[in-house]
Amino acid sequence: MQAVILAAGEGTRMRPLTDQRPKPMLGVGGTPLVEHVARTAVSAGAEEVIVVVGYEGEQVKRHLGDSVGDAPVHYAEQADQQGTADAVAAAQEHLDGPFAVLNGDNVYESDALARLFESAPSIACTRVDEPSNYGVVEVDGGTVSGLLEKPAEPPSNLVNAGAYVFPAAAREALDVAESERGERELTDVLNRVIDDSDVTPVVIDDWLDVGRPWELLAANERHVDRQSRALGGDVHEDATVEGDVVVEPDASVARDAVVEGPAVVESGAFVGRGATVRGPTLLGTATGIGTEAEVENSVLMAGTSVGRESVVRDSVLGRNCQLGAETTVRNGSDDAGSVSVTVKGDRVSTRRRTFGAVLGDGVETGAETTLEPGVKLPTDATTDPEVRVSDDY
Ligand code: TTP
Repeated sequence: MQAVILAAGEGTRMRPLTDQRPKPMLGVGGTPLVEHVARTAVSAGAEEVIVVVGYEGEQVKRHLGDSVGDAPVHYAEQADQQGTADAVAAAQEHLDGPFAVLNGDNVYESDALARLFESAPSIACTRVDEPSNYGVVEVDGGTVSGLLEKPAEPPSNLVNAGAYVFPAAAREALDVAESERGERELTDVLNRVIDDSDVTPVVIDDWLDVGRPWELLAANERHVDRQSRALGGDVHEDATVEGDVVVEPDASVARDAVVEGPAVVESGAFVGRGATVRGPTLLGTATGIGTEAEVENSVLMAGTSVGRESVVRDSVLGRNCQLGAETTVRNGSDDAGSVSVTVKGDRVSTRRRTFGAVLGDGVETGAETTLEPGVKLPTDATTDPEVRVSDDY
């Protein structure tokens, strides 16, 4: 089985985290999403991987190289991101049989993909409470009879999880017309395929689509939650480390610090004296938590430091940010009981009761800055000391 991984998109809903890297290069547990997808596909039985790259594609190529496990990796370029069918069409010359298509920004379980591959031709679906917001899979007699985009009266609560195995003949069906939203979509290819083939719906659980910043936090929460305690670094004898905490070699936890798992403290990271880290939290490579600072339920990408006595909760901080002393990221909810974030100009509910801030790479806050819940700061933004930031910059 060949697996095509779609990794060409611009990831606009994930900005500012995708200002300098493609979304599939964002880390879950320190490993880029696209590598998770490729490894999962190979462990589920894929013998060859074709990655479709576009936006900042060189980073994906450099990272994955020419093999994953025993499987060779090839690349196809999608110059204009005109949709998922267009992305697979870019990979067409590499395809020579039935092929799987997976999103480079989704988190799949290996056994789920193995079931998908074994049931080919197939589509992964998942059950949701409000299917009318999704692509709904219509099933008749055990096979897929149609895919309906956001139907007012959904025929089932099974929705498209964006992973498929297409029969070889689908290569001739990729040239679909533009959809209403102006993209050439794989769902239209599937609607053609079901006329000639029996496509099996394969229900998968534990699948995550990582399209927006709080979904990156959720994917990391789950990853960190699954780690077992392993203290490899330098943990001071007067520090308290409770629960499933990973302290990698070359990481250190100073005197009087408290780390409550689940948490991962990656290589070169430093938890300062008297600081508190509560899980699920990922402290990336060479991050630093200042004296008596508090970090809870957050992702800190490599090289980011949090100044002394700062408080950071429910947040995603890009690479090489520096939070000045006593920076406070507030994480309360609004009247509706959840925190909203502006995504491409619209206010979108995170459906989380608590959510903090999203910082692009290289953000620097002045001492005593306060960031209100749901605020995003763009790449390289700076704040003056003692300001309160309640809207996106
Ligand atoms: P999306 O998440 O819908 O698109 P995107 O990654 O560009 O993000 P955004 O909407 O925030 O701008 O895409 C689903 C998957 O398909 C994702 O893995 C990227 C990939 N993709 C391509 O490879 N080429 C394309 O033309 C499109 C639209 C998506």
